Amino acid sequence: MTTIESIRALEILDSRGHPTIAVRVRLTGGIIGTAAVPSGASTGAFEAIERRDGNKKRYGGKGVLDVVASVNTEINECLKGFSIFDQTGIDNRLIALDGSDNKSRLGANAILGTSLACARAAAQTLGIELYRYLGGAGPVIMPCPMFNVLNGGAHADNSIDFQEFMIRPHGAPSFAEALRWGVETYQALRTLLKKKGRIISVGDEGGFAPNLASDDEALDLLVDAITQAGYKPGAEISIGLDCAASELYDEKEKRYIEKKRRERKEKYESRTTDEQIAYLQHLVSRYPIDSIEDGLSEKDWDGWHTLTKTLGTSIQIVGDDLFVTNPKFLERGIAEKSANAILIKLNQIGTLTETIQTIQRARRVGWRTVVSHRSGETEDTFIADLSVGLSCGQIKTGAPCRSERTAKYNRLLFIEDIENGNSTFLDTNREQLAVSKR
Ligand code: 2PG
Ligand code: MG
Repeated sequence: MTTIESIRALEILDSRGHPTIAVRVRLTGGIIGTAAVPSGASTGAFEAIERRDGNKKRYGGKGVLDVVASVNTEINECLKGFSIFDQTGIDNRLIALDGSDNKSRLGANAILGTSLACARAAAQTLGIELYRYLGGAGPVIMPCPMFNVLNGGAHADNSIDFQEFMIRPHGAPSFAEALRWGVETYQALRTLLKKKGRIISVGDEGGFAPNLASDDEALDLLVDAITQAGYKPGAEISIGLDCAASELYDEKEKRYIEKKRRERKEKYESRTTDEQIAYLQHLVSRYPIDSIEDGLSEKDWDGWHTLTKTLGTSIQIVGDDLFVTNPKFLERGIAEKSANAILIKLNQIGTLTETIQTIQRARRVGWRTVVSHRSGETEDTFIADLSVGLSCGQIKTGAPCRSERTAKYNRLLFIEDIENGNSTFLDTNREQLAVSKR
């Protein structure tokens, strides 16, 4: 009843209209678990490899039929008869079958889709919610959402070089209220942009994507929107940035360059590591920013140490490209004091087991963990359950707009409702900062 009978994959579409895979695991008792795999645009250099067909005649080379075939043949054969409750065994088997050190042979997409579909099938077999299967019987902690309300960088065709300007409603009493605060601020921002004659079309993650003159203009708009919506900037809603600075870094020149502005022949900045850190420090002193992700490049490890020394006692410093959810890079980051938080993306590492291992390791050294979507998403809501199951305390999954983003927020509403008043809304960023300041 509880062993794997068959595994089938299918080529489906992600939110950018590119192919990705969905996997269906069928158990001997007839239960079926499914999962779909997301895809990034500003990917870290050391992420597990997302395999694509490369056949230019189909989807411009982005098809995943070979990946589907690997699931239907090799992976199907290899996992047949496995107990669905042995997630670690399943994931280790997948890693061994792949044989490479970055999942490039079978593809991280094939491996992750299978890994997540198995977890779903296991939860369904037990008749329990996925977050309970992942996290057990303990009290439920609802994560603070980070809404990416202004999109730039690789996620929007505009003049903004920083990739994400997010709002964090940490002052709300519940997840549902945090979502409402976020939506009201998002709508206030829309009104402000309209008043200024800016375009209100949205980027890949549902945030607005206007052309703005500077980061200051973006941050001023956010502060105004928070105020207009009736909330207190800093005390109730703070701002988070994802600079995605690996995209800005020129390795030869060792400088951070506003490349989009340069390409558009606009006035642009070019900063050394120290200047970039000073610039971020300046922004933090002027605006209610309490979280900065990828403020520096994945190649700039020394810079990360300085950044964390400079700003890490007052705000959250989140490593995304730097750690790629990989226990090996996290270990280096812990040793070198490179950050105080890590972004968690399942498809950067490629299995549920390794993802949980990374979360647990980060937590053991007091680092915060932020579960994240990818810019190319599907309607799959696994990360909502992951953030709750592992008590991560923070999730970023885009603006409260576009169904592939709201699907995750809506799933969190359901989870809070299922818990019927017994869950706690907790922003681990604020909680842990308070502890470290004492
Ligand atoms: C990021 C992610 C998600 P992408 O940089 O944090 O917002 O973007 O999926 O394009 O890597
Ligand atoms: Mg990032």
